[in-house]
Amino acid sequence: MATSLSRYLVEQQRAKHHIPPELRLLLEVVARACKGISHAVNKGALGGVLGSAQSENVQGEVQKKLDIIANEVLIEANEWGGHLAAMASEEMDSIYVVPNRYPQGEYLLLFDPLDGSSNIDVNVSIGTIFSVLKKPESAEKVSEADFLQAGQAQVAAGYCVYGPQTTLVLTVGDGVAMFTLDREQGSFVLTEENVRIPEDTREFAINMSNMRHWDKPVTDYITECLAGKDGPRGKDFNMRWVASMVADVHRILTRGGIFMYPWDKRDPDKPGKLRLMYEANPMSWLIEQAGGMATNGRERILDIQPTQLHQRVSVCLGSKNEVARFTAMHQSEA
Ligand code: AHM
Ligand code: MG
Repeated sequence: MATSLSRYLVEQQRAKHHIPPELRLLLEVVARACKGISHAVNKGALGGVLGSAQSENVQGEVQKKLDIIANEVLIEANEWGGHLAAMASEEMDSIYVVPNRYPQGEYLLLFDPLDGSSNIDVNVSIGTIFSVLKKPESAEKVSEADFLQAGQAQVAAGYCVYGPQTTLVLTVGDGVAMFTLDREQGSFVLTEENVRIPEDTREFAINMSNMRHWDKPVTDYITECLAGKDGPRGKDFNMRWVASMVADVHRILTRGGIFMYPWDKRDPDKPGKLRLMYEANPMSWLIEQAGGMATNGRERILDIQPTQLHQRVSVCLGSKNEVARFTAMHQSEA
C-alpha cells in the first residue's frame, strides 16, 4: 500500500524519533497549504490569479497576484495551530508574530511562498520553498534576531514544485523524500525515498546572459564546460535554466547537475540574487542530505551566520564533484 506523507511523518516521529509531534503537525499544515497553492496555480486564468498585483515587496520586486495569494494561504494555514511562534517570508518586510489570540509554539517558519515568479503567467513550473527553525530557548518575546540562525540549525526544510505534477520534497535530517500529490485522494503519496544525487554530471544551470558580469572563477568554470570534449574536461556538457530555482533543484535531485546563481558585477554591493534564509538554506540542506554539496563559492552555505532576514547570497549547489571544482577555482583565486 502506498505511504502517505502523514504516515511517513508518523514513522519519523514514532519509530525513528527524528521529529517531535509538534513538528510533525507543523509539516502537515505546511503540506496542506501547498495543496491549496497548487489548486490556485492550477486554476490560472480561470481563477483570476494571473498578472501583477501592482505592489512591490521589501526587495523592490513587483509582486504577482499569486505571490500574495500564496503568502496569505501559508500564513492563514499556519497561524492558529499552536506550533509556531512566528513566520518570515520573501513577501513580508518583517516577521509575522503569531497573534495573541492563538497559542504560541516553539518553531519559526520561513518561506518563499511562490518561487520563480517570472514563470507564473507563462505556465512554467514554480514552487514554494520552506525552512523550519527552533525558537532559541532564551527568547521570551520572539524577535527577528531569533531567526538569524545558520542553515545547519534547520530542523526541517523542503519545497513543493507546481509543475506537470505537484511534488513535495522534504528533509528532517534523515535523507530526502519526495511525495506526489494524488488529486483524487487529496493527499501527498511517497514516490521516492533516500534520494541520491550522482557525484558527477554533464549538465549545468546558470543564466548565461549575465556572463559579461561574472567574476573570473565563474567565467573560467563555465568556459571549461563550454569547451566540452576538446577542452580540459574532456566531455561535452548540456545546459538547462528554468529560472525557477525549485524546478532547477528538482531536476538536480532527480538526475544530478550543478546550479549556480553567483555574485556578479551588475550590483557589486549585493552578495547575490537569491535569499539565504528561505531559498539557499533549505535547498542546500536538501542537496547535502541527498549527497550533494552547496557553497557560495568559498564556504559551505549552511555555515553562513546570517545578519539580516532578507540577506542575499551567491549560490552553487548540486553534484558533489562539480561543486567542489567550482569552489576550488574560487579558493585558488583568493
Ligand atoms: P523570485 O523568488 O522572485 O521568484 O526570484 C528567484 C528566482 C529563482 O527561482 C531563479 O533561480 C532566479 O530567480 C532566476 O533569475 P533570473 O531571472 O535572473 O534568471
Ligand atoms: Mg524566490
